[in-house]
Formats: sequence, structure tokens, C-alpha cells
Amino acid sequence: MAVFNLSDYLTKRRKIIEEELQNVIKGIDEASGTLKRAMKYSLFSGGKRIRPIFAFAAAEAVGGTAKDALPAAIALELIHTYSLVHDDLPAMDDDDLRRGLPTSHKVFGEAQAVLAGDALLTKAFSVLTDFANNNINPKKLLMVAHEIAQAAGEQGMLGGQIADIESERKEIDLPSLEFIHIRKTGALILASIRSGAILVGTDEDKLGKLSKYGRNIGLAFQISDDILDVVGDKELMGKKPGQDHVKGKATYPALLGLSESRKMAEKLVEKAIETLSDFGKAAEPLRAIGTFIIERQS
Ligand code: GRG
Repeated sequence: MAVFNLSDYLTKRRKIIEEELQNVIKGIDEASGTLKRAMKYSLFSGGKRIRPIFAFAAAEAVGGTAKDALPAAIALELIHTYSLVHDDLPAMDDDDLRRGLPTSHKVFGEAQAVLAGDALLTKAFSVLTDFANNNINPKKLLMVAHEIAQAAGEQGMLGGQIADIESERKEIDLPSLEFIHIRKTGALILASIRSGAILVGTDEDKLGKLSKYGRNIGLAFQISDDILDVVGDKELMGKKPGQDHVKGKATYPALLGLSESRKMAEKLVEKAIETLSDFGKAAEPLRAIGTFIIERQS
């Protein structure tokens, strides 16, 4: 039996999302000027595309194809990109570099970066719902739009972001840190996985198991992000490590130490993979991505 090749899988799935995102940009009127340029700049600055890949892999795990998950994959990457553009703003993290390149506000100006982020967010839902014209079941699209909106909003990413900001330079306990990470990062990852499966169509049992996988993987992803900020390589990450400490951010390594944080991330991934025990070969990509997210260098 052929061994699953994650690197090959990631390359092929990334090709799909890159092409689709190029089409999204091509469809934007040149008259929107700086807005189009700033959207394009941040969308094509070297992201890992992990949320689209989760959506693709979840669709495949329930018997569909990667392309079934495209409406969600595109929307998720647009929303993720908006969140990074806004997170880098002077009013938030005030970062000069993202993925080794100057941040959006450094290139285009602060007001322009705010608007480019807003435009990416709104584009996500316009592209997603537009798939109703491509013979995709509108009910499924509506369910996915709701899923993603909930995950990106005050109950998810934004709720986590505000709790994160308000806990800077404060001592917080593990449940509060988990609250932040599950929302800030975990919610969108969970939505990626659920949306991919919803677009194919699956039963409650499988969706429940995928959700369990997604919750554990989402938290593990952010713990590994915290760890990378301590031990990561500047060149590989495209930004200076140690920023969480400088900014007084609540992180797993700050609270538990590096070794315990690593153990916790490994345990979460182990639990996530266990949940997929009756999915067979179709879930091989999800299993391999689980391990990848805690072994990654960027
Ligand atoms: C400001 C609207 C708003 C939301 C902020 C996502 C987020 C919430 C802030 C970004 C900063 C941060 C470290 C968030 C945690 C999520 C995370 C690990 C982002 C980086 O995701 P990757 O590793 O990034 O998938 P790439 O560069 O590969 O796309």
C-alpha cells in the first residue's frame, strides 16, 4: 500500500487554493485601486493556507473531493488574511513584518490597511454565496456561511482577540488562556473542518467526530504557535521571535513552560487523531496534518 505523502498532498491542495484566490483578485474591479492592490498583497504574501487545506481534507474524509470544499476554503483564507492585516495594525500588535514582508499598513497606510481588511472580510461572504450560481446547494452554502460567521465573530475569533488584548500584562490562569486560544485561533480551524464536511454532506456522528478533531487540533495549533514564538527561527517564521513575551501576551509556554506546552500539544493531536479511528484511509490527510501542525517550523 502506498504511504501517504503529506508534502505532495499539501503542494497539490495549495495549487487549488492559489488558483482560486487569483481568480478572486482578477474579479475585482481595477477602479477599486489601492484596495485591490492591498488585498492582493496580503493574500499572496506566503501563507501556509492551512485553513483551506483543513476544509479540503475534511471534505475528502467524508467521501467528497477537495473541490467540494472550495466555497469554504476561499472564504476562510480571505477571513484569515483580514484578521492578520488588522492584527498587525498600530492599534493592535503594531507589527512591521508579516511572513518576512512589510505589513499592509507599512506599505499602503493605516486607513488603507483597515479598509483592505474590511474588504477581504466582506469579499469572503460574497464569494461564498456566489457559489449558489455554480450549482452548489444553497442550503449547504447558507449553513457554511453561518458556521464561518459564527467562528469569525464575537463568539469566536473576535471574542478571543478581545480577551487576548485585555489580558496583556496580566496573570491569567489556564482556563482563561484556553478560552482565548479556543476562540482566537481554534474557532476558525474548527469551522474549516466542519464546513468542508458540510459541503459534501455527512451524518451527525461523523460531523461530531470531525468537530472533536477540530477542537483539539485548533487548540494544538495555537499552542504550537506560542511555542514557535519562543524557539522559532526568524528566517523561517518571517518575523522576530519573542514578541509574545515583549508584549506581555498570555501564552502556554509562559504559563506552563516549554516542555509541558509541547506535551500538551502532542496530547491534543493524539486525541484528535484517535477520534478519526473509524474514518479509514479517507482521513489520512487529516491525521498527517495533525502531526504536521505541531512539527512545523513556521
Ligand atoms: C484582529 C480581526 C482580528 C482578529 C485577530 C487571527 C488573529 C485574531 C490574530 C492574528 C495573530 C495571531 C497570532 C493569531 C493566532 C492565529 C494564528 C496562529 C495566526 C497565524 O496563522 P497561520 O500560521 O498563518 O496559519 P499563515 O501566515 O500561514 O497564513
